[in-house]
Amino acid sequence: MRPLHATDPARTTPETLRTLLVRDGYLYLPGLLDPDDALSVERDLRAALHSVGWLAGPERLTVARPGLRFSADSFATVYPAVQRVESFHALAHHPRVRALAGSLLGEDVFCHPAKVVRLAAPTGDALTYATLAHQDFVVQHVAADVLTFWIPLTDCSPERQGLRILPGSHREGFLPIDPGQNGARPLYLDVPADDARWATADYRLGDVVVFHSLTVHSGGANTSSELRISADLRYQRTDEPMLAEFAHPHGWPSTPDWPALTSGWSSTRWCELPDGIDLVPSPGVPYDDLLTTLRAPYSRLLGPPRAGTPAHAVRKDKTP
Ligand SMILES: O=C(O)CCC(=O)C(=O)O
Repeated sequence: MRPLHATDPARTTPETLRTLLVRDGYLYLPGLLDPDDALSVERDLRAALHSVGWLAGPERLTVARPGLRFSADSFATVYPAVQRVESFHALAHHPRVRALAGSLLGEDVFCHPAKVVRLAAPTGDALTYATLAHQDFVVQHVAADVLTFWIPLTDCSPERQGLRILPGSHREGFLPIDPGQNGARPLYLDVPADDARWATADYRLGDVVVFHSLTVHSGGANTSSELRISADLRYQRTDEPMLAEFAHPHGWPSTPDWPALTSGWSSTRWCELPDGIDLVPSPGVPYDDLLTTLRAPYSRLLGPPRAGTPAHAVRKDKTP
């Protein structure tokens, strides 16, 4: 496993941050946030996870019992409990996160209301993934320049690994899905967990990783007895379209919609869309057919596709 290249956000100009993102497909920014800001979200999520029986106590990340997994039942109880945590959604609007998204993509950016609380339960097997290899474009479909901000909400370690990145993979276009990989539906790529190209870090609270929707990434194994928690937050320009489903909470309709989820919050602005966003309905074709025709649109951020990128991988037309 290779180390991610760390960039000091305090000593790097916005132009250089953008150049590094375009070159490598990611930015690893240790200490972009005050660790206490991430810790207070971790605390709120711990309390929620304890209340639904996933943690042994609210003070620690020790799981209540071995073998915790999402099933239809646990998804319907555990996931709404964490999605109800207001501080998690507010983190997406942290001034440093918003400022970085704006300087990478352009002034007018917004955060997808749907935000992922990633819960990586212990697996006991070092050669599995917590999250299989994929490109986020496979679920986003309509705009290429969507940036994921991956924020650890627990420290990571060789036993409780976090995000892995394949540096430079964003230049290959949209890659063919391998239907042989596990998962509820085909989303994933055939990249072994011990592939020497993976790059990662022992993330600490306060770190942020930003990556492009075409960057291949995965989540490393969790062989500890503690939960690993992180946030996947997605930002794009307001003049590019978004799939309409991302206006709802992640996991909707199993996760309740905003009116129920936000009851009792101090503000609902954390999950509101700016006016005028072009919301594209989900394609009304079977998923397997969609996969055969899906192409990444031209990326303003990355510019022309690299010579040799297969024609099936990138649409050359400009996005609206
Ligand atoms: O945290 C992980 O396990 C993987 C994160 C991921 O897949 C994402 O941010 O899209």
